[in-house]
Amino acid sequence: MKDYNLNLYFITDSTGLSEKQFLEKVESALQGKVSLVQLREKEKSTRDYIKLAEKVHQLTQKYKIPLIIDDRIDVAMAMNAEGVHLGQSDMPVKTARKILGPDKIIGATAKTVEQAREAYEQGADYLGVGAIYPTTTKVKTILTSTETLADICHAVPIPANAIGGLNKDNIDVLQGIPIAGICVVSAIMKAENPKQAAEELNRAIKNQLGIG
Ligand code: TZP
Ligand code: MG
Repeated sequence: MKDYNLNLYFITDSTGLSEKQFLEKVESALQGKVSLVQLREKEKSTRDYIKLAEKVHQLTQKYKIPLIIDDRIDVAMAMNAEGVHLGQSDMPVKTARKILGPDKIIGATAKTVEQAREAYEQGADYLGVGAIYPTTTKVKTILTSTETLADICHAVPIPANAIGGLNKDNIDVLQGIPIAGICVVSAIMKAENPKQAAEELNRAIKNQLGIG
């Protein structure tokens, strides 16, 4: 049984940090009760990605939180992560599902209702939809309106998370849209105190969005 919670989906960014600083930030976020962690590395060699993923996995296992690997199904399989997140130019969800089987979590990026339907039909468990706001995180993305986000939520039976430029002070635009949660990078990664940032985000998600 896949048992996970998408409320506060934390995506990592190790840019500019030593490995020690990075792992400390990830552990602090886990202490603040992020509900899921995605390891997102764009520059690392396959070997270094696996090595870091194993270290992050030790932490997420300690806090009993699933670890999702961004883009790379090979890395996820090598260190037995709980799942992968696939963008529109990564391996198709259908192929990944065939390889990983029914028990791994597969997330997909969707910016349109059509992409959302396709990901659902191919076996995705959840969707990441955005960017809702412009983001300072290094990513190739376009803005997705809250109307499209709402349309996606209503078009498919799998949960969808909002992503992109979200923080505790601007998630009110998501009110009334039946999302499962939010995905954040900088709101936690760039915080002085990730534990406190995660706690504040959890409060905002509960109070403003009624989730959790
Ligand atoms: N996909 C769409 S926006 C984004 C990704 C990976 C980055 C979100 O980062 P932040 O710092 O929470 O805006
Ligand atoms: Mg990706």
